[in-house]
Amino acid sequence: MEFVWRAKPLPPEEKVARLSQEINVHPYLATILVQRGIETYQQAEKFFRPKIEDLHDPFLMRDMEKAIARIDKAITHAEKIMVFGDYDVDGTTAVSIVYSFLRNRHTGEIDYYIPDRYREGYGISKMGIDYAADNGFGLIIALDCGIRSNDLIDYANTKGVDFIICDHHLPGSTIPNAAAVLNPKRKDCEYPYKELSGAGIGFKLIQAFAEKHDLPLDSIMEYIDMVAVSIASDLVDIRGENRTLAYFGLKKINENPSLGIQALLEGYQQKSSLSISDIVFGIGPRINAAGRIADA
Ligand SMILES: [Mn+2]
Repeated sequence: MEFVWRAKPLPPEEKVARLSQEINVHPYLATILVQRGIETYQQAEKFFRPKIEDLHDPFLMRDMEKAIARIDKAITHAEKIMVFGDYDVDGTTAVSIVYSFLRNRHTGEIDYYIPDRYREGYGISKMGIDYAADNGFGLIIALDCGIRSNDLIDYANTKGVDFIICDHHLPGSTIPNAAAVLNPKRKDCEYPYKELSGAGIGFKLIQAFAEKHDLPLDSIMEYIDMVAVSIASDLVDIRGENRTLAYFGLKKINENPSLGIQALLEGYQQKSSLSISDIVFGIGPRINAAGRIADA
């Protein structure tokens, strides 16, 4: 493969001069910032000092109300819930976030299902749906997959298994006939940020649940390190809301990581502070390896 490198055009000098003065940085740095769309003091502040309040309202996402209502119904009726996701980093962190969060709050049984890379392959599997139906699961929350699984969702509907889909892949021409389909890339979704990872959408789901039920912020921040792992490893854009999520997630990884991440870091080089690159090359491959060797 051949790459052609094209330098970004230099931004107008007066913009660079203004920003350089306003935030007191060298014009070289100001140039780079303006090239990335950061032109004002406020924009620079958001970029350098992300705040948790910068996160968007999760209910701006199409179908979020429906998704929460369906989960509430499952909790009220103590239905069995299956959390389903892929064997890669984004899928497994997404499952981990939603499963761990709901496990503490669900009145009924909850389980997770990660398909086998070699027997079932990527995405929602017929085997998974059959397993759910045969074992009395009424609801499947599918993460990081499902947006094009229209036929399989129809099949699940005939078996009385409902789906909530949380996916960030590009939708096809028709949206599957699920109980709720969360995907900022839906044409009819007005969510202001389109580049969330699959686990990021799972995080928005638990954020919405926490808001609806007046749970404290800590109840979701516990899982934000997993979101940072997904953002780094899925190589999604790290601007906008992903930057806020990655910032707080990385902070947690450095200060107070969840047990799983702590374990994955065993034997990794000792550093005073881990960066996004440490996730990409240190944590991500260890998670992916599990799915390749055996069971993710
Ligand atoms: Mn993904």
